[in-house]
Amino acid sequence: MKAQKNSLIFLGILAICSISLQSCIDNTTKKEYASAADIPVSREMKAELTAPPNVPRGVGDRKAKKLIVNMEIIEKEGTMTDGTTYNYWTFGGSVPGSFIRTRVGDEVEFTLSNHPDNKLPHNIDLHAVTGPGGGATSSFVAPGHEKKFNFKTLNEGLYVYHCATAPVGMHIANGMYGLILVEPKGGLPRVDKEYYIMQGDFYTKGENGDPGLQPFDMQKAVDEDADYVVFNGSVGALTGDNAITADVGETVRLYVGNGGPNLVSSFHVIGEIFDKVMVEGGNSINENVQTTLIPAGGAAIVEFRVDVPGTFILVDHSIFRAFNKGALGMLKVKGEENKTIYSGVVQEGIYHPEGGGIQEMPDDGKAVAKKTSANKSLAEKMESGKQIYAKTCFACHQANGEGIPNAFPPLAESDYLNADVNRTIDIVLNGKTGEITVNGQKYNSVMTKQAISNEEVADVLTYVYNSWGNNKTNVSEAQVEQVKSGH
Ligand code: HEC
Ligand SMILES: [Cu+2]
Repeated sequence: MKAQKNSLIFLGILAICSISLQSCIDNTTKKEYASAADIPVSREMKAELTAPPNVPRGVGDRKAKKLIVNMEIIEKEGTMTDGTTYNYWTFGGSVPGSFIRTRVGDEVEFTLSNHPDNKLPHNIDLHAVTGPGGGATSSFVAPGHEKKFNFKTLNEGLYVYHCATAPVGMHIANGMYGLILVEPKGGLPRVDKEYYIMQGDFYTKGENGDPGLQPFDMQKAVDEDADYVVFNGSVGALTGDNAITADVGETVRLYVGNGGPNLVSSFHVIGEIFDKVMVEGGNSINENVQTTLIPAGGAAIVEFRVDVPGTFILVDHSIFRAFNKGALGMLKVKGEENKTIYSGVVQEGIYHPEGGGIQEMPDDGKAVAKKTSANKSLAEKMESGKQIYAKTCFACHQANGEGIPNAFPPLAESDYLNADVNRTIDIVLNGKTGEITVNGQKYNSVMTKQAISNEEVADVLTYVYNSWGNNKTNVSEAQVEQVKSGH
């Protein structure tokens, strides 16, 4: 069967060659240039970037170009699962970030801009880049700024990119990863459908399913104790109406990445066999594969033809992740049944014995009516302040308020902080630039204005003042209001 198919393809190529002999010679010349670095670029073009599960158009037979990539970093709250939100940090507004499609020999001019409303500096490390930090050293950018750098795509393949700003694990855990595809000269073979899927693990203060805005939990991340393991950034990003689709008889290619930060993925499509896997996104092709391993910070390209209709479930076959933590997607295939390939009843949900992507967590009755800020106890303010600190201040001032020498002043035992509470409130409300001296050390940097409510300012400062050897001031919401209106 296979030999017959191959000889048909061979005949087909011959037929095309006789029409355009010249282009066939071009395409079969093994090495036109000693190295991809020598491939000349003709003209400039703007890269098409897409949000998952979509991918940009293939490169086809276009020549190498100067490819303009404009990527914007956006920090935003999004839905993790029904009733639960998360503060995502994104490349291009989506998790995973925008898909970048290039060909070997392209000279990429990469502009990374950090939206002025963002709180943190970021950068980008593209695994497709040959150079220090994969671009990270040239792309470190503060909110409201942009950075430009250039690189030549030397190696074809499917590569991960991610933020590499300290604490690196935290930036990746918040969603800062995506894929960049470097196609060979002439492009990858044509298929009918292509999709972009990327797995990631998330760590939240609450347990899986706990409602409300869930802050990042550093300790769980260090312990690799994930609350959510998902495709494309959230539970259900690829199920129900968000499922990817194909028609019977079509060939499907999935570009599958794994952002981690911690877990490796045993990627599997229930009821399908991968006809081809480009292992680890490189050039070695494996055939007839059931499950392919995708390392954290790695990728794979899988291809298969869909022969029968139905709903095919995409999972991480570390199966509790699929049915209990969210690593579950759907491919819906429409078309004629083929009883010789599959005789049974193919029904949506048949492989779904536990009833959904995520199981309900039993209600432990912990939820309490929201108190007004005026009657909050110190302990309650400390608890809430701690979470706000972890979400908003931690990345710069560090876990125990120790700061980072020459960059971020300490909040622990800070003489500056303890000297004037109203001045401290003002800094959090309005930001701070210019030289200051904290514990005898000079700092001259920028703290951006923090976009948090008056109540949150009161809670986070109460937490800071009652931690790490500070003077135990209890900051009230009324006091924050006063400073705000007096300003
Ligand atoms: C993007 C990094 C960043 C974030 C996020 C940030 N800060 Fe700052 N913070 C700084 C920098 C930089 C300075 C010093 C500014 C200067 O040099 O004028 C500073 C100064 C301060 C100071 C005065 C100096 C001191 O050490 O006592 C306080 C108080 C402070 N920040 C509190 C906070 C609190 C509370 C939060 C969270 C609500 C926060 N900061 C979030 C970067 C940050
Ligand atoms: Cu980042």
